[in-house]
Amino acid sequence: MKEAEFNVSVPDDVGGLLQEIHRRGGTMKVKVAENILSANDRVAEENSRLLKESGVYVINMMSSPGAGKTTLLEKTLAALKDKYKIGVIEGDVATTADAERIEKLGVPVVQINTGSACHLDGSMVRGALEEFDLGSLDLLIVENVGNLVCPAEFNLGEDHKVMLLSVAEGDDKPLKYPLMFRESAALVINKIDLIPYTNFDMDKARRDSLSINPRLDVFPLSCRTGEGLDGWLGWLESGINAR
Ligand SMILES: Nc1nc2c(ncn2[C@@H]2O[C@H](COP(=O)(O)OP(=O)(O)OP(=O)(O)O)[C@@H](O)[C@H]2O)c(=O)[nH]1
Ligand SMILES: [Mg+2]
Repeated sequence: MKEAEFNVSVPDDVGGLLQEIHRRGGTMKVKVAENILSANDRVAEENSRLLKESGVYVINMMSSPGAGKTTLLEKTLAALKDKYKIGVIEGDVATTADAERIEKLGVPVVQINTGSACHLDGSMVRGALEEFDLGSLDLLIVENVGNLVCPAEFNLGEDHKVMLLSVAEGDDKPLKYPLMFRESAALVINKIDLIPYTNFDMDKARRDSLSINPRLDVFPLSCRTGEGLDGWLGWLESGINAR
């Protein structure tokens, strides 16, 4: 965590936990954490303004490591890249492996390596945006770092957050990790081809997700077989066309 450069006080109504942190002298850490988030929101708003002026529709794709973000990107690009001008930002702790997968499809891609950070933030994306001719793009897809918690806390300036849950992760994840489900506009439930080998209960996953966020659009699909991909592609195209 960075040193305190800001000075915003913790609200009085933060409850017993923060009072206890305060009593133990941990107040500054809480203040700094709050300020990192609000400083990020300011950069995200600038990104959002720039992207809206450029007329590009932007989604921020999030999930646990390995849920299938890059594979869904590959399928999505294969289906839409001749119809729309698309750019991709890849976020990973290390390597350019995912960017290399996207590059093979002839789509402009920028890789961000976060080093130790478990999420992308507004400033990282701001730097990557400078590498694109934004005015020529219809759609920009940001693949966030694989992590089911932190990416949902950081706005990037996107129009919509989209999350993936793969059936191998278990149907208990919506209730255990509610923030990402709450923040997202669409939920892709990937790897449905593996359902026969798991105890994943689709009805429960859908019900619990919607209990957290009734506005979620839910798309069960398999990147492997292609089943269900059309619903997802239709949702994405309506976002592009609305912009
Ligand atoms: N059976 C099955 N496997 C899939 C499906 N989609 C992706 N996979 C596999 O899941 C593994 C991880 O996929 P990726 O697309 O690399 O996952 P990711 O979310 O981008 O992973 P990180 O970038 O590391 O967070 C790969 O071996 C994919 O082939 C699917 O629908 N069914
Ligand atoms: Mg990936």
